[in-house]
Amino acid sequence: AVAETVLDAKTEPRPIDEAFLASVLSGLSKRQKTIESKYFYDARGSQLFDAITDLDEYYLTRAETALLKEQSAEIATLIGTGATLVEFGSGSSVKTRILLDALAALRLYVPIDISGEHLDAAAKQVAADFSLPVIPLHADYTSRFTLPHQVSRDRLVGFFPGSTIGNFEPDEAAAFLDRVRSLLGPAARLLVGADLQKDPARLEAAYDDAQGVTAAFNLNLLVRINRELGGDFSLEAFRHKALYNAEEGRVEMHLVSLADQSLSLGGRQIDFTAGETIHTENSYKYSLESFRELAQRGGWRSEAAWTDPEGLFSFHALIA
Ligand code: AVJ
Repeated sequence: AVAETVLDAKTEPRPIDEAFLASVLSGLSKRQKTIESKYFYDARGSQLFDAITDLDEYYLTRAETALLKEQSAEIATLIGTGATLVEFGSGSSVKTRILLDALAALRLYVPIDISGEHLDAAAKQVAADFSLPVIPLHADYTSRFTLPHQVSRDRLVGFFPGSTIGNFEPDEAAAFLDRVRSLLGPAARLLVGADLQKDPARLEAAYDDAQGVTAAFNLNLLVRINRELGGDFSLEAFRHKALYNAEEGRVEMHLVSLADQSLSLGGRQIDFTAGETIHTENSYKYSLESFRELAQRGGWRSEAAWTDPEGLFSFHALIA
C-alpha cells in the first residue's frame, strides 16, 4: 500500500479516454444496458483472456490450433508463394506462427492490433524468427483504416482466427467481411476461424468456467471503468453470467446487478434494479453452412472449410 501511494504521487493523472467514456455512458443509458466487448482487452484483460485459452472448458483455442496444425500444408498449397498475410487482431501472433511454419516464401506479414506495445514486440520477434519482412499496423480493425502504402494490393491474404468474427452481430459481421474484401483487393483470400454450434451446456461451460477466470475477465470491465473513467462500481455488487441464447445462436455474457443501486459516472447517475444486467458480449456460433452464407453476404465465396474431428470448431478459406 505504501509503495502504491508513492507511485500514485509521482504518476501524472492520465487524461480520460473520451471515446471509452462516451461508449460506456451511451451503453449504460440503454434499456438493456451494454458495454462494448472490445473494452475487455486492457493489459489485465488480455492476461485473463490468455488464461481463459488454457482452461479445460474453453475448447476453442485448442481446437483451432490443432485444426491449423492439421491443415496448414493444405492451406499453404491454396495460398502458394509470394503472398502478403494481413492479420486482424494479431495479439502475440501465436496461431500465425503455425501458418508461417507452413507457408512458402511469403512476401510480407502485416499484423494489425489495437495494442501498440504488444504489437511491436510480437512483430520484431516474428520478423527475426521467420526472416520475414513485417510491417505492424497499430489500428482498431473494427473501424475504418487503410493499409500502409508499402503494401501492394496484390495477392493479399487476410487472417482472422479465434472466432473473433463471432463478437459481431451477423449484420455487422457481413459488413466487416465486405470492408475487408475491399481493403484486400481483387483476388484476395481470407482465412477465418469460426466456432461451431453445439450442445448449449458445453457452450455455457466454456464461458463460465469452474475457476472463475471468465468471471474475472467480465468483471474486469468494471475495474477498468473505475480506474480509467473514475467510476464507483462495487465489484461485490455484480456477478458474472453466461447463457446460450438459442434463438439468436449466440452465447451472451452479462454482469448481473445483485441489488437496487445507483452509481455515478462522468457526472451522470446510473440506476440499477436488482437482477438487471449489463450485456457485455455476444459470441455467435455458426454451422459450416450458416457461416458460408454470412461470408457470401460479405462478398466472399467459400474455397475450403475444415473442422476438427470432434466437430467443435471450423476454419474457412474464402476467396474474393
Ligand atoms: C476472443 C472473442 C473469440 O468470444 O470466445 C472468451 C472472447 N469471451 N471468453 C470468445 C471470450 C469470454 C472470445 N473471443
